[in-house]
Amino acid sequence: MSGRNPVLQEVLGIRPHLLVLNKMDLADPHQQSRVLEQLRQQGCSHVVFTECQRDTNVEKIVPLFAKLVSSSPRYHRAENAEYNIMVIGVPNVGKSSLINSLRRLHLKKGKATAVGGEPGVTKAVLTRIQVCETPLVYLLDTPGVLPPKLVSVETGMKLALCGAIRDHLVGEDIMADYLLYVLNRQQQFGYMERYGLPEASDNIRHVLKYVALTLGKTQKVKVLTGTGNVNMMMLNYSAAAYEFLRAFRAGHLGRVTLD
Ligand SMILES: Nc1nc2c(ncn2[C@@H]2O[C@H](COP(=O)(O)OP(=O)(O)O)[C@@H](O)[C@H]2O)c(=O)[nH]1
Ligand SMILES: [Mg+2]
Repeated sequence: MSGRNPVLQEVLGIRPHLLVLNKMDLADPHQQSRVLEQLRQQGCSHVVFTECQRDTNVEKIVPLFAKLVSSSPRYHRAENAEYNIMVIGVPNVGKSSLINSLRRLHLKKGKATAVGGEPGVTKAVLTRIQVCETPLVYLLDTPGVLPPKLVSVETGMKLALCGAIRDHLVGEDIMADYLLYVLNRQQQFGYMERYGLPEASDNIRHVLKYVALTLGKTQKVKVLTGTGNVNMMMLNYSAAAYEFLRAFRAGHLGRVTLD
């Protein structure tokens, strides 16, 4: 929901469209029905949850599309059915992965488009990629499209946590703090066990201390004192914050639905 672009929705208008909610493996399965209901209330009823690394539910997409297109009078062309589908979404949601997954499933072919964990891997709009023979379906990969203006700071934080905005633009420390707030609010306490915390905490510095200790993210620093130089071990908080975010994105802190 944070990543949906209201302007695009207007532009798309009557064109058949399907909302793909990818990375379902990272989201809380108990939130699925709530999410579907919320989307339905917004008039969005064609929704598929997918996981593109294991091709889960990806096989549903082309048949659903064929149905949507054929039931839309504007696109109803009996002969020479050839569909061009555009994949649109904020960076890092798995658009390129989805195309690769569709190709794997329908054409038994490998990678056609580069995939990356950082926003901005797909920079140019690529030529159309055939993903299916019957019906003949081409997909157009696109660079991620961010909403024209972020509705709120919280929306921005959620997008940043999902890797749609480059970390350094927001700051890993602030993102880690927001993430801890979300985890505690949703009572996802997987971080306690992972980093050996005796109890839940809403103090990010306290949590990052345990993260740094668990991972050995320490650094030697030379401290000048009156009696000479002393080497001291310091905790590397920024490395710890980075690890905390990385663990979240890999699903190690639990399956969390941010929206
Ligand atoms: N856990 C998980 N990761 C995924 C999934 N799909 C894609 N990814 C990962 O998300 C990152 C971004 O994928 P990419 O396809 O480049 O996203 P794009 O920017 O939207 O084209 C990559 O590291 C992918 O391996 C998924 O279903 N589950
Ligand atoms: Mg891409």
